[in-house]
Amino acid sequence: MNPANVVQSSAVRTDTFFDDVLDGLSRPAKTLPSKYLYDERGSQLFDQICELDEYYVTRTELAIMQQHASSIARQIDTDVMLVEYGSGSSLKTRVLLDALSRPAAYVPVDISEEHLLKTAERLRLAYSGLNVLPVVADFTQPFRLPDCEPPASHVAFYFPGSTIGNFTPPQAGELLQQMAAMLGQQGGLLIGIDLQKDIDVLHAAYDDREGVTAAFSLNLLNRINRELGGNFDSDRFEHRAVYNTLHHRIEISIVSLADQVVSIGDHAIDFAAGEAILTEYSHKYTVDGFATFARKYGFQLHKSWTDAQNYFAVLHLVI
Ligand code: AVJ
Repeated sequence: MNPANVVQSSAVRTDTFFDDVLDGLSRPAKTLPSKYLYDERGSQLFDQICELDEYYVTRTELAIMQQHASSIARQIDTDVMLVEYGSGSSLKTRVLLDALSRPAAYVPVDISEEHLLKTAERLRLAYSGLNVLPVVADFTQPFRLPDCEPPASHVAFYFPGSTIGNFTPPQAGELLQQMAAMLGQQGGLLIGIDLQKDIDVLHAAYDDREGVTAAFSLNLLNRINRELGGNFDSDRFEHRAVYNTLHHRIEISIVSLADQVVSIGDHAIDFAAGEAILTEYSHKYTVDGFATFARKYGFQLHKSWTDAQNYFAVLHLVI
């Protein structure tokens, strides 16, 4: 494809990994941003997580989309510019595109240009006539929507996968506010949220028997070794996933198994035995709780769909 067709957001910076890692590991309570879990290996491991018996999230959302495709598509309707937060490589996107009768444009937004262009090309081949306009951007920052011809009658954001769960409430609020500003006076948001449920189900989903989730977490240390010249020994750390009942979220950490010093380039980082690096939150909502939260940022809950077990929900929120 012609790279000139790709909208490149000025907000994209690729040199922040090092700064973010050092910043996170210099704090009294160490953290690493979850977005860095998804390098090539991390993305492969995440795909494996999605196949696990214990990880109900992906298959439940897909089943909701399949079962309610026509009802969901009807809310978004014709001549829409469908803007997906993420590259659109998943089956869920195709279920939605299959059900939409006449989208004006499909706009996948992703920080990884390579991944984005690959999936955009695949979608162009699968949906001839679909106007695919990929945008390379970090969607946590404001970005410009592409122009499309003929113009779309309205915009619908699609934010599947319960990715919103990775954000703390203030961060999620900021994102919703930014979406509302980009939507203007009309438009909507179709969002997948993971629901509160039995703690044992959650623990199993985030600390599976085969250790795939553990490998996914610990890959972040390997990525730091590879890309930033670190010397983490991943055998001296372990994966931990705990449900915080007060904040309704899974908290994923990498825990040091010993007192140790790790270097990253010229920097030395001390770890005490038992010390944790927080890598990920996965917030669990209720439909009403999320609707109330989104209302603060100008969204009204219009319709929601869920599965028989009430494990996951897809919400349509409008301005
Ligand atoms: C991609 C953020 C939806 O929170 O369920 C899965 C990430 N991390 N297992 C989630 C994840 C470990 C996932 N999200």
